[in-house]
Amino acid sequence: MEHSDNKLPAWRAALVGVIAVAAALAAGHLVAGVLDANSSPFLAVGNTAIDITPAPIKDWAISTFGTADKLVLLSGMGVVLLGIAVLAGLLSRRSVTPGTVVAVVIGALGVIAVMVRPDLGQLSILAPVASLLAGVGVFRWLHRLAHGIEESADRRRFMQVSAGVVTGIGVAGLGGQLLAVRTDVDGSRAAVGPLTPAQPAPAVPAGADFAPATPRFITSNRDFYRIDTALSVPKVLAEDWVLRIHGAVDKELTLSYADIRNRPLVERAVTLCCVSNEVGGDLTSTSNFIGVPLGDILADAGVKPGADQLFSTSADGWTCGTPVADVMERGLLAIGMNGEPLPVEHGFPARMVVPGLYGYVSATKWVVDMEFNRFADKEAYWLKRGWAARGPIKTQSRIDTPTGVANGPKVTVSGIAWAQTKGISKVEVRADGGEWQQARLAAEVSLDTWRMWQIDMELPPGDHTIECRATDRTGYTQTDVKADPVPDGATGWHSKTISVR
Ligand SMILES: Nc1nc2c(c(=O)[nH]1)N[C@H]1C(S)=C(S)[C@@H](COP(=O)(O)O)O[C@H]1N2
Ligand SMILES: [Mo]
Repeated sequence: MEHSDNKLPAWRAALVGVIAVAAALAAGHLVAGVLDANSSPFLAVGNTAIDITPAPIKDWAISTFGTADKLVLLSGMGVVLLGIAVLAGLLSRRSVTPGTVVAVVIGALGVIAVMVRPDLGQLSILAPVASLLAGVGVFRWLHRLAHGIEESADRRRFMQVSAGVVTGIGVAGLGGQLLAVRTDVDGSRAAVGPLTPAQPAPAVPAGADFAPATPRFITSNRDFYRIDTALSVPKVLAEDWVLRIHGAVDKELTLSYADIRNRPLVERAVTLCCVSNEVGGDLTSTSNFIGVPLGDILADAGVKPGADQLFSTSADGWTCGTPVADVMERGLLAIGMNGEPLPVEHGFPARMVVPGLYGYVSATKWVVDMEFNRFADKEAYWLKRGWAARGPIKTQSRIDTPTGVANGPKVTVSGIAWAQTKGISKVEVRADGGEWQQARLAAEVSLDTWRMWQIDMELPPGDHTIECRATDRTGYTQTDVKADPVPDGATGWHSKTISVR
């Protein structure tokens, strides 16, 4: 019996909305688990949001939240969705129609988000469709039961069905999660075994490290900064991975993981840096990368002289344009990091590493396609969003310690400096705009890595502003002119206020 004059209590209406939205998410997650984790409508909406967010907001998010940017986005979406669910319920206290309309609109958004994802197949549409049907169906079902409550038996029935649906949500959600990890990328990675380079990187000399005042010279795989647009990490098995090399080449190549692994492997210490790194920021890390020089692989393909861009694409459809000259001279197709196969978040099974270029123009993770063309022909992901086509890393330095309060009058100030491919020849430090003083430099490991520095300064008690600046081996001293990360990397001297007692 429908009582259209009969209003649902607010809490019950809100509960119906929230359970319906949860059912929609769980149903989508379950189907996505079978198909592709990224077809889960929640993730697809998040991934689409990342792609269509105006560049300034995205840049702000990366510089504010760094590696936590994804968690912040997903949590924010969860809160918004919860609000919509409550609202949809409250709008439907009299009639089921307004809530149904809201459910259909949100469901349709999920469908559209999955349809526009470049990396998802046709079948993936089934996940958001399951969400839409579950959301609308559960909403109307529970609403009808809630609206029909006249005696305690009706109330009991409503509560029983709600509890049953909530249990179903739990089972579907968990099932989807288990199915999603069924793509056993960890197993594939473990099966690779240790990677032993034919040409290991020289051991890091003892004098290269000023840790713990600065980061360790080699960043552990765990601590290595992570930046990418992937909400759910692409799961590519080594045994399934193929790399296609095509475009302006004499001979197209299709390489398997074994093809790469069976070549003589080299190991190189490289400091990667994100273009979004603010002056003083922490989006930079150093690793011993293991792989094959791209120049060797590309010699087999024969790159035609007219091509100036290596346009690479990842398994999840992210794209990157790298100058051919840099790739030929220094590029690495990396499969290992610090003795292990690449961690999944850092590009397993294979990624590009080109010392001297910011990550967005060089460091494609989960790389599956390399096309040779011209920069004028094809624009990569971040270029369409206002970043520069060329991204050579700028000479930079950072103060790490002390932080906050230091005991004086002798204060040891430490930090790092980097000028990949050029090398660091000098770091200077000053307090309160006074004379520049030259810091001690740690042993140089490679021109492609950061270099630690340290200096003892005499500082009276009180607050002091410390600044640093690096000079690279070309003789260039980093500019004091402040520039934002957009479009091609931040500039300016890092300055830090410390309190000496
Ligand atoms: N597939 C893919 N590769 C990518 C990106 C991405 O979004 N997707 N981001 C790039 C950027 S901007 C940087 S700075 C580096 C970071 O590499 P890391 O996460 O291993 O530190 O990866 C690059 N490679
Ligand atoms: Mo980046």
